[in-house]
Amino acid sequence: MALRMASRSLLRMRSPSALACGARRFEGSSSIKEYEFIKVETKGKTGVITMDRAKTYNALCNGMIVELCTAVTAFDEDPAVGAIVITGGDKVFAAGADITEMVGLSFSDCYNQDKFKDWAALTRVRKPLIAAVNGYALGGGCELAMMCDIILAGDDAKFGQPEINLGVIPGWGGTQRLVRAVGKSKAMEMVLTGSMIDAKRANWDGLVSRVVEPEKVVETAVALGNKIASMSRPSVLMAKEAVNSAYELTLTEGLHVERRMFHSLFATEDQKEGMAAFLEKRKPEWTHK
Ligand code: DAK
Repeated sequence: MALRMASRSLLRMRSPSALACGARRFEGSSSIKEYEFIKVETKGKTGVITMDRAKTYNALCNGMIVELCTAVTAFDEDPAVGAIVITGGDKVFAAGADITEMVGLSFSDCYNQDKFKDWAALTRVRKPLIAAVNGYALGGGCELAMMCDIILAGDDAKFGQPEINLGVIPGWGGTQRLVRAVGKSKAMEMVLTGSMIDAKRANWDGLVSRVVEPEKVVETAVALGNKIASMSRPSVLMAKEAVNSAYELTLTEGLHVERRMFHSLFATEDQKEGMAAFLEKRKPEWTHK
């Protein structure tokens, strides 16, 4: 129900361009397909979003971007969900923005309409986002993975920012997040040549947290999501916020934020429960309060 309500409010906010490309309104009946370009399900306490445009290697058309943001926001607002997995399934994550939708755009199309601004919803999600990557994660696909908090990869995964081959540069954060993930020299080589790195190298470089067999990526991501979802919710949300503040702040500011968050968690019931449970040698029962 929460998902439906959140989805409805976001769908109402859709830009005309997104609706034109095929994202479809729905009326709340379970017989009406809610999404056209993604599949959405809940596994335990983890929301799972699977991109579903296999014929185009999950090219991220406007409609899929709007649906992704809608589904992610709905899971973020659903109290039964504690973590969110985004995947493209077993074969491919996403081969980037849909080039057929971009080829004819002018500067003013991009600039005046602030095309693709919908992506910002992903960076406002408070619950942990896990990217489960098999196959290609290229261009906007690589950037989507990097917008997530954790990237798990199958050993067939390939990451790249090939926009230079199209006469453009990354535009959804590739020049910024890749540098922070792998360092300037490696990011520069990938962005300037469009060359891809495989899962082993991505693991070595720190872009991904783990590499597993391709058929285990999604189940591993869901297990990880459920493990995170089994923790105290305020601690998880604050931990994510604190880690992400390391991207934005100086060390002194970041340490200050962390300390204040640490202090504030002593106002929660879960802090009392967690510490009492440890001392009583039992499992904590979180109330998320
Ligand atoms: N868009 C549209 N169609 C795509 C596509 C894409 N990104 N990637 C693949 N396809 C389609 C192919 O056209 C082909 O369609 P059909 O010919 O069968 O109709 C089908 O998927 C299978 O592709 P291939 O035949 O090429 O398959 P291969 O196995 O030979 O090669 C590949 C797979 C993934 C290596 C190759 O398809 C490829 O290089 N794809 C393009 C990858 C790429 O350049 N990605 C970056 C896209 S640019 C913005 C911010 C950011 C962005 C845009 C705007 N603003 C702030 C305004 C983001 C830009 C990008 O991501």
